[in-house]
Amino acid sequence: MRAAAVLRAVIFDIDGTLAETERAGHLPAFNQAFRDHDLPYRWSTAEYGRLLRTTGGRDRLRRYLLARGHTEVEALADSLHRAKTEHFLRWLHGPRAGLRPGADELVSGLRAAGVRLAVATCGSRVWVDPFLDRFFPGSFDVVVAGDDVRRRKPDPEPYRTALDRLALEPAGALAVEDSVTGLEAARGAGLRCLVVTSAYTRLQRFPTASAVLPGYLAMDQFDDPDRPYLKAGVTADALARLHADPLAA
Ligand code: XBP
Ligand code: MG
Repeated sequence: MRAAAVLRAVIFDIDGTLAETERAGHLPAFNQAFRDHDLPYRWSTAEYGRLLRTTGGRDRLRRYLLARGHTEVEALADSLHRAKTEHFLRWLHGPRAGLRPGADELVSGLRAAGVRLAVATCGSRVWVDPFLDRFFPGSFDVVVAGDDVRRRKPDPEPYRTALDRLALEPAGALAVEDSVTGLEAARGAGLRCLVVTSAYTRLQRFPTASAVLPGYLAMDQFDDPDRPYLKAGVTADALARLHADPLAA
């Protein structure tokens, strides 16, 4: 039986978890970068959902270009990804970028409860830092971006790095993710993980998650008798109880 551990930190994923960035932000930025380079490629919403199996936008581009027979792939992937990131930053600073409902309240509640906050994302630091500065200024103690690791999710390195920088054992923290890839990375690092499904991951299966919810807000139709404390939504208290729940994975 797991000792009731104290929740000392929560490690959040970004894309799909704190904000719905993929379909609205990253995807149009990739397609604009193809246009900038006079390339005929345009990723559809469905195709991009499949391409998300490769974490890290530059690697996503590299694999796509290799599969289409390009030769100067490294230089072209670099140039495309630089252009894409410029377009994404413009979106990020614009009026259409925003957080998932309830994410801001949860982060504020965790800080008020003295729980430390970290990020473990495959996204590039060049936009991750401005994202956090805009939406969560001064809130996150540790930020692990795709640039900081050699192996991206589903490898556990991003979460292991966050735990190292927090100086915490896995039992002292909880991960919040939106995808199977992220869940596998968190579980591989020995973390319990709450999954809040996103537009691209609604139909995925999360057998090793401590709980799977469609979002952070209270749900009328919530019917998990083992976790009644989640019915009122994902609050700091609910996360602490999920973290200590002896029945949770
Ligand atoms: C999301 C990713 C990132 C973004 C694009 O990772 O895999 O690559 O799709 O951002 P996570 P970049 O879910 O861990 O946040 O182009 O900067 O990689
Ligand atoms: Mg994600």
